[in-house]
Amino acid sequence: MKPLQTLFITLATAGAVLGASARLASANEHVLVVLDVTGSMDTPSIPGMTRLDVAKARLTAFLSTVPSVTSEYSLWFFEGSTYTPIYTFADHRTRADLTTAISGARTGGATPLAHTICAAVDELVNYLPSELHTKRIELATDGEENNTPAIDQCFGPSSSTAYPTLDVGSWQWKVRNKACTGNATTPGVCGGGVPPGGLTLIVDVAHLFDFVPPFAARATVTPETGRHTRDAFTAIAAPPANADAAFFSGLAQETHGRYTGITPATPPALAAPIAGDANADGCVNIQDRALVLQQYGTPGNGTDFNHDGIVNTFDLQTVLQNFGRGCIP
Ligand SMILES: [Ca+2]
Ligand SMILES: [Ca+2]
Ligand SMILES: [Ca+2]
Repeated sequence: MKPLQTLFITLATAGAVLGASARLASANEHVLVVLDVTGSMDTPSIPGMTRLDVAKARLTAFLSTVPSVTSEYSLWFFEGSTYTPIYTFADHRTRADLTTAISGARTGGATPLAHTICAAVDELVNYLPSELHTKRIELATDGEENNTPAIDQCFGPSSSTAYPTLDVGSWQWKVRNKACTGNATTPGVCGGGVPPGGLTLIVDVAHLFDFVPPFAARATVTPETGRHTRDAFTAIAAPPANADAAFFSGLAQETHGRYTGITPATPPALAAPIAGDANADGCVNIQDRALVLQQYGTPGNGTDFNHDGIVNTFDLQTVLQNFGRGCIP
């Protein structure tokens, strides 16, 4: 091959690579933060905190972490018969705006969980559908679905068997299908891309629950206002307590998201972490900065706050932006 031809091919290849990476770089992440504010979230979790307190702390930590890609946010609360959009994508709110709104959340009624997750998938898929963006549901919940409307795309009985063997037609089967294929009644491989554009849709779940045997679980289900009868029915008809844990961890894993199960026995620093607190001592200070600098350029050990696989400038910024948080003056 002549040198000039080689140069041309090299330039063409470089151009193609640059073109591809430019497209990737311009793809934002669309994040829909979903907070369960149903009555059962009043249940005590780790010492001194309810499930709602822990959920707020986790979402605050997520929103206080500097992402490695440009991100757009929306925020939903759910309880009663449906979800409430606090901020839509069109509101163009900041991470700080969402954190403030989350801090003011109060608990309400019953749990339309399947309805909310499936509507969240639709919300994400329908926002700028012709552009190539990653979609993420950032969900904090204690599970315990009990109030999805019968006409809903993801309405169904609770599966009699735990994930991954889900009864066809159960709400868990429908939610899993919705997140993986974009259609509640269409099973298919997760990670193949959600139609129409083959979108990457990730589900992260912070799951608050108690480790209890099935019989005790019936007694610990918190009645939620409005639908006590259905709550009681669901509690008795539901498979053992931790079927929710199996389901949500499976859903997160299949969509390449993160699952965190939190019980009252979870160490507080793990249950309710502070963004930037690399050594998990409850305070963001110079020691955390030193750890990030030590591990800079590596996969990190507690220092890759934004989970992009490398300790870099975003993680350092996370420490600096949260400097002093949790520390006793
Ligand atoms: Ca609930
Ligand atoms: Ca620290
Ligand atoms: Ca990182």
